[in-house]
Amino acid sequence: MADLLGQLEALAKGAREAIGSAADEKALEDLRVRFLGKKGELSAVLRGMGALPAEERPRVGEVANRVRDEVEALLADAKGRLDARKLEAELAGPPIDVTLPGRRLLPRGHRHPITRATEDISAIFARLGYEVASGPEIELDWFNFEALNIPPDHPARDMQDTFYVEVSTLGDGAPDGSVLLRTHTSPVQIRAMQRLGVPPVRIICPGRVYRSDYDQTHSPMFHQVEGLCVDEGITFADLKGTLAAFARAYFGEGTRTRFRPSYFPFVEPGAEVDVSCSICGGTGRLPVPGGQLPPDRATRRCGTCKETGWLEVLGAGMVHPKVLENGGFDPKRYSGFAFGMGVERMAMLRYGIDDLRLYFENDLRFLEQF
Ligand code: FA5
Repeated sequence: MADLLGQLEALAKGAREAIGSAADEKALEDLRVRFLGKKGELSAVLRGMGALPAEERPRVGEVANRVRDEVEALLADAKGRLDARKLEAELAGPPIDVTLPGRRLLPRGHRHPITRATEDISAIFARLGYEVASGPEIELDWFNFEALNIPPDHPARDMQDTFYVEVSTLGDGAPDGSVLLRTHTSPVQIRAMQRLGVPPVRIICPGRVYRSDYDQTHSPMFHQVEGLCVDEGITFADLKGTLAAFARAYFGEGTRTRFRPSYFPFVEPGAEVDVSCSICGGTGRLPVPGGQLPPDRATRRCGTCKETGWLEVLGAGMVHPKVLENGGFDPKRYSGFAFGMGVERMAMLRYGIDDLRLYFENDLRFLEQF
């Protein structure tokens, strides 16, 4: 036993000297391995314990533990000392100018096509005097449906199925089942009217929305831009003029617009708005490259507009009196129009993209084209 205790004493002494004079972190790590590592000096002493009579082992074990604790403390102290010294040296050295440009030229990233389209659309409406508003993506049923004249049993809800959360688990006092992922940006209409309190209201709201959809032109999460204009004397002519100006700014000067009657519970009358096809210029046909072809073979069908010459781009209409009331406005005095468009679709039509899923696959070969 005396032999092992002597070895432990020698180990502790050796450690105090060596650790005290270690010059850097690498030297400290080597010393940790030398004294405490699996194949280190302490393990070698402990292996010798097997040959001791059982009654002597606890005493040696106790001393071995004390030595290990001491060596660990010495290593920690030395590390603290080295760190402090390094910091002092850095502070005393020449200052680092964090404002200098980087030395390596990394390729610059750029905005995602959806972000770009959203910003382009917002910029056009900003020039027309619209302010950007926002609302929550996790929305109350009341704002997403009821306030927009879509009661619980209304068939329009089937087209906008989404994820519902039982409110009892959120505990904010609203009735059960009334929290959902918003299915369109239209709830912001109500929120904006309530927030502003008095007309004029001229807002657009870009944002994410959710539906139970998935195919080449529909995804479960997508983006919309909502628009709302309310004041005294706003008419359908204002809606037409605004959207025609927008279509020309977004798709190009010669773009024509047409309105088809449609139904959304929150507008009356409502319309689907088409623009002349930005890919074929509204002719429905595209020129076939490659020399002098006979007239019947010089053009081919435009796949984007399916040869109709028209692209359906958004829903719009005059704000329903009930919606104005829910927003806190007197429908006898004020009128307004609203519209809502899908950003993925707007970018697809502008850039000639045929599969919406490409936006979300993050394949750089696709993204780098924009
Ligand atoms: C609406 O969401 C209405 N809130 C629009 C509106 C606002 C009408 C104001 C009147 C007044 P709709 O369900 O048609 O309407 O959706 C609008 C656009 O969102 C569509 O034209 C389409 O471009 C896009 N869209 C709809 N579902 C998806 C989807 N799953 N994935 C990608 N885009 C979608």
